[in-house]
Amino acid sequence: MTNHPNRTFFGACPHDCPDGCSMLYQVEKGKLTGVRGNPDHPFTRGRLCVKVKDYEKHHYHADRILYPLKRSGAKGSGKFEKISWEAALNEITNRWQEIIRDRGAEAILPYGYAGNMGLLNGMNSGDAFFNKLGSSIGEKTFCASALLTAQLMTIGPSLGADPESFVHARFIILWGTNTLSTNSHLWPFVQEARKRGAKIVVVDPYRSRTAAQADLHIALRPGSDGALALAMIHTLIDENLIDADYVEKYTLGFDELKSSAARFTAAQAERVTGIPAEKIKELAREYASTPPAVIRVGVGAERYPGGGQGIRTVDCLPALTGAWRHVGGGLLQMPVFVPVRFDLLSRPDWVRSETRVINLADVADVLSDDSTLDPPIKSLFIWNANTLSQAPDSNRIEQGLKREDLFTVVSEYFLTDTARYADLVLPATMAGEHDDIVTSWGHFYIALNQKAIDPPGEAISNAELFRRLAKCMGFNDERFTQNDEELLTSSLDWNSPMLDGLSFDLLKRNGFIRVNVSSPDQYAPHAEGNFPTPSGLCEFKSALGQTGGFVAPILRQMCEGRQSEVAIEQAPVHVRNTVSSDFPLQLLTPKSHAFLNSEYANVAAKLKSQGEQFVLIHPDDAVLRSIHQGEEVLVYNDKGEFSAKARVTDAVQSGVVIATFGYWKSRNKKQGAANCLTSAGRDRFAGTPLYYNTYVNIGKIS
Ligand SMILES: Nc1nc2c(c(=O)[nH]1)N[C@H]1C(S)=C(S)[C@@H](COP(=O)(O)OP(=O)(O)OC[C@H]3O[C@@H](n4cnc5c(=O)[nH]c(N)nc54)[C@H](O)[C@@H]3O)O[C@H]1N2
Ligand SMILES: Nc1nc2c(c(=O)[nH]1)N[C@H]1C(S)=C(S)[C@@H](COP(=O)(O)OP(=O)(O)OC[C@H]3O[C@@H](n4cnc5c(=O)[nH]c(N)nc54)[C@H](O)[C@@H]3O)O[C@H]1N2
Ligand SMILES: [Mo]
Repeated sequence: MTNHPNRTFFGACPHDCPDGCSMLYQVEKGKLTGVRGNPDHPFTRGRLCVKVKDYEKHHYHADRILYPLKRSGAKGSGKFEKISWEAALNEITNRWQEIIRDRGAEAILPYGYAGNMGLLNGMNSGDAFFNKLGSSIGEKTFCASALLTAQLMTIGPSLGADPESFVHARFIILWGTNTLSTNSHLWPFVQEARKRGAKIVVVDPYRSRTAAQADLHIALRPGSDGALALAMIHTLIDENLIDADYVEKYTLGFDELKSSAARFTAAQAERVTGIPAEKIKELAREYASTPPAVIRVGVGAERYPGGGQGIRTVDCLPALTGAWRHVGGGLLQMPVFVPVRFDLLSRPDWVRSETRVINLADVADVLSDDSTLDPPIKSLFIWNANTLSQAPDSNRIEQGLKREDLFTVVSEYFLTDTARYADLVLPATMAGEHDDIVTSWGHFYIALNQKAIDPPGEAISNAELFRRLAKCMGFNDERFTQNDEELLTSSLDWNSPMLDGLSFDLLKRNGFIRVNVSSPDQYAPHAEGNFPTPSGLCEFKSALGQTGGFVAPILRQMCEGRQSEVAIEQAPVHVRNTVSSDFPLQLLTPKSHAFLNSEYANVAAKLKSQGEQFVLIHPDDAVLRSIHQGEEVLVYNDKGEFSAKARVTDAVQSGVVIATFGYWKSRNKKQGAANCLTSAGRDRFAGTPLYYNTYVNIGKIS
């Protein structure tokens, strides 16, 4: 037992969220008595969101898993008995050794995701171990893979615009992002810009919380962003609104973009987007003539066939108008390019070139009885992820998880829908109980998270989990004997120019550091080009192939060898599935305000603030089905169903329904949730799951 005196520790919110808040843990007599926002942090400024404002309570939640558990009933029954760590690790070792002997290590599939964003405990925490083991590689394209790929192809691994510079902007487009719910610490900067005269535009098929606050809401048809952006480009060129000098000096492929846009007028875009042609033209004119203009793009637009192409088209806009010239202008998408030592943390050099890669979004197919995989998956190891809530086609995944020959291990805080199907459940630590460093995908700071209290029961961190597993499997490499302190100090490349003048000591003293780029009042990274692309230019036409993965360096590494020349400049015109008359409504399932993906959906206070599962439906669609305000309805298609409270509202366009995601299916009256209705298809562009390419109907509950 460490005996911590009463004191304050630095915290870093571990959640998969662009805001990456710096926090302060208050500890009294070894107990976490308060979690506050760190007022010194320039981006998050001491405010915590609805999810973590009482984070200390979460640490002491009565339902937390405190000990290793072994299944004692049928899979999914939720019946478990407590066992020792030694017994749990023995069982894993024995089962895996047997599987490796009979079927090879590739019969084991690691399923980790971004439930934790720390460098020690996050998405990459299992890489080194599983690379050493030689298991299949779990490719991760659930989130932002199209966003990231589009950005890489167009402007390269640049941080893009600084969110703190938004105060200088006079025209802000929040494109496919519900800022007030999902990136709420950006909002004060947007508000400040507005006070100084900026116009705020939101591009979103429905009137989200954020769209409701905008000066202009462009309520386009789902998945039609590429058409909107291409028509804007058409207008910019046609009306001579481009910055010809910037285009000439700092871009590649203007002629190709021009000929692509020439074929696509605002009138044509009106038919695809539902936005009147004149409004599209006005948007283009205002965008070009109101500098500094900045675009913040979220993941909303990527969940469709052609979605990645659409985002790439959006990404061309700032170079065309020369928006990059200004502080507070340009594009903010995925500022993830901080110098992490993935080479040490993930050990991509241990991956064998022939090792099988399985995209985790295909998990429904992969686990099914008729899977043709050779070897078939015999063991699934899940951490930082709630597969049954988050991956598409969850009813089929559930069938797979019931397979008696599948050995499933889940490391978790709570008995989630997924953990209920585990053979073994392992208790994990929360952020106040372990050390870590957290980088952000929404701003330019890196934050330290200090262990403030001892973990409850026998919970261990992911870093410790993989150390223990490595020991059991007989791996003696230094990577597996390093303690957290050693991992912390070596996890960033302090020699990188981006961290010049900064140090781990400074991080320890301050709780956070800003990467070494100029101040938000001066930062205009591409005022004179300097794009980190192969050509050094903003690439309207990109020679880069389509990369498959998101953030995971092994994947990047793996995919580097497989890049092919891909024509990316084709017109990204909206593709719509043939709508069947049985399921005429398109279902969008964005994030819930008071949950973090599926986290907190089991916590009474958050459920109260979020409200039960609802579905937004347009009055015309409701009348057709005799559905009334507040009525409990069934949302269904041929894949599954869930029950939801109908909210009849013109916030959503006719033909589209919205049900936010994250609710646990086990708590739904019809035992369903958003992903019971989605299909396991992925786009060619970056392997993005087509979550919103989902068609449903809504009916009365019988
Ligand atoms: N409160 C809260 N915050 C979160 C999360 C959470 O679960 N809850 N999750 C975190 C994670 S993992 C992520 S990735 C981020 C995501 O944050 P965002 O990027 O904001 O993503 P979403 O909320 O999924 O969707 C954003 C908006 O896109 C809209 N949209 C849907 N289809 C389209 C389209 O075709 N075009 C356009 N232009 N818009 C469309 C949706 O209606 C929605 O309002 O949020 C993070 N922050
Ligand atoms: N229909 C639909 N599906 C979606 C989305 C959508 O908008 N609509 N969004 C997609 C997106 S953007 C994302 S990012 C994914 C999110 O998918 P996931 O990353 O799977 O997100 P969560 O559902 O929050 O599950 C994370 C789990 O990790 C656990 N966890 C957190 N920290 C730790 C830790 O330190 N150790 C261990 N062992 N466990 C931990 C949490 O308790 C939680 O159960 O979902 C995707 N799925
Ligand atoms: Mo995400």
